Amino acid sequence: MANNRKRVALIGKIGSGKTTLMQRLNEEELKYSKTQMVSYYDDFIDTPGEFIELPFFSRQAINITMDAGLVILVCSCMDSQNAFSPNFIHTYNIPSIGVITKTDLPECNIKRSRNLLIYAGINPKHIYVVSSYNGEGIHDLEAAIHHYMEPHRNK
Ligand SMILES: Nc1nc2c(ncn2[C@@H]2O[C@H](COP(=O)(O)OP(=O)(O)OP(=O)(O)O)[C@@H](O)[C@H]2O)c(=O)[nH]1
Ligand SMILES: [Mg+2]
Repeated sequence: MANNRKRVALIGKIGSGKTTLMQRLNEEELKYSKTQMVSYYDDFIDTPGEFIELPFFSRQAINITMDAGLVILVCSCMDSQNAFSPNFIHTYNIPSIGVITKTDLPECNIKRSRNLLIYAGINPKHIYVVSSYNGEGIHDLEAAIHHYMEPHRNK
């Protein structure tokens, strides 16, 4: 049977930094472009932030994780507003990790983002703190992604 779990799904609020993070992990040029629809790439599924912010899309958000082996819940350290319901991440029946983005910015509040991710059901041990701009934390995140995706990619 074909393995359809070889991608990593990126989920998080509008502007949280999902697309930029994917570009960084793919070692591409960082180029802003609003994600307008679910976008499938070789290794990633990028989703628009509307998936999290508008309940209308929540079913489709579940559907896309059928094609993923790992879901990354992205939260910007600049964002003060919660968009997750309690234990929201457990809707997805696949492993999950949390990523706090934009740590290069001076007003960054990592503790707040960490609490929001934990509230959403992310295991505190599986939260990675990164900047797609300066590369901080990207190496550890890559190792974590590799850990979860290795079994799927070798199929
Ligand atoms: N300073 C800083 N800015 C970032 C970082 N990551 C993303 N941004 C900026 O944040 C804005 C939104 O980034 P995106 O990657 O498009 O966010 P997104 O989550 O894909 O947003 P949607 O596609 O709307 O869901 C852009 O202007 C990025 O340049 C980062 O690590 N540091
Ligand atoms: Mg995007």
